Amino acid sequence: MSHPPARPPTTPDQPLLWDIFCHVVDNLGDVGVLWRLSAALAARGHQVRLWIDDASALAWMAPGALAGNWPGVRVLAWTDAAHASVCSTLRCADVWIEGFGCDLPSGFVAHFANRVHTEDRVARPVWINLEYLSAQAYVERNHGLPSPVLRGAAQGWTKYFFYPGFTAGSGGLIRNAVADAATGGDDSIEASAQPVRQVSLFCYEPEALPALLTSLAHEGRPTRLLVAHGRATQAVRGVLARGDVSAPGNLQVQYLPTLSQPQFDALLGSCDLNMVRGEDSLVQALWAGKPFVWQAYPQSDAAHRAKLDALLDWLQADSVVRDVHRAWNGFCQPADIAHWDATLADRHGRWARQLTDARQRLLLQDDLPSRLLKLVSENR
Ligand code: TRH
Repeated sequence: MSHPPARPPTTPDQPLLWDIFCHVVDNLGDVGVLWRLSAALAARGHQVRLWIDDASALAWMAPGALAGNWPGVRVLAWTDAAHASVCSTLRCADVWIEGFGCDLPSGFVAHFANRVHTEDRVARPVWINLEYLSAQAYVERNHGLPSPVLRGAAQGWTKYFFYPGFTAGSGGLIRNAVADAATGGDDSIEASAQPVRQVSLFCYEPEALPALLTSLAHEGRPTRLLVAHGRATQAVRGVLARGDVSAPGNLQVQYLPTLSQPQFDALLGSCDLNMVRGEDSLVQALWAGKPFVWQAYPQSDAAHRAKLDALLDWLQADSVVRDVHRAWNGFCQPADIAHWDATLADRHGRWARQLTDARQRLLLQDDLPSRLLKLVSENR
């Protein structure tokens, strides 16, 4: 067995080849985040192979990607990664990204570990496990930690844990075009003071949904509710079909088709209020810099409660904002939401100011790809 060749140190700017692995558990977050990362690396001149077990959502999230028309990114079938006939045609990547603890196919690891061990010119990839985003304290504690690979063909190699987050000691966040526009001082994303309030709705099935719709229907100002495709649309249709909201009043509901990621991000940038869910749309809501209400991905042991509280702490949210979030996440009765009107949509209000401040704090930090490249260059 030969040792990995000595390699000249790399700089974070050097273009690299990446294998990114995505196992779609459910919903859109896994593919959403890993596509965003792939596209962000490609935009910096890197080459990415995105191995994914269900690429169907990319057809609309990233038009052109499946047909191979996205510069710098190749989308490949997860099952092909296990085939030596496929792997033997490929250059060994500089970096492996294991998305959210999905185990890499053992055939893939075995193939490239064998090449690293037997071919002098093939160097060991930097192996990174990309974790879920959270504002909880464990993120800073665990970010960047090495972990020895104990089994399999790559036994003795090291994996590094990479935790996205909101602070300088974490892995940071991927920016979008709305954030880049804000960095350049471009305020064109600010909504004008429209007579009709625009609210986007991307949610699971919150118990408080009838309360939200009723509240918007009875407010003095008309609201156009832009409902995301999929579960949010089904949830709203269900509430309206059951007659849980007495009269449409000032509420106008518009069901959206599937949007590409840039269209989705622009939508959040153009609304007065964004109801978002999961992790990736939360980040886009932060970049939008508009008032938002977040529904955390529900976990059976209510682990999402600590996650929600940590985010609200980081945002220094006041008690009104906390009450609304607790109700929207099912931690108190929807009837307890007495403050929708105060919290929602007033872009000159306190919550709006806190969010533009939060965005400013985030924009002063390095973004996630920069921190990832630093970790890679330190460990090659
Ligand atoms: O879909 P989600 O609920 O994803 C979830 C969470 O991330 C959760 O933590 C994870 O464990 C679970 O998936 C498996 O919400 P999220 O994270 O906001 O991802 C949605 C993605 O879909 C985001 O990248 C934006 C994108 N999107 C579009 O591009 N166009 C659209 O029209 C819509 C509705 C979404």
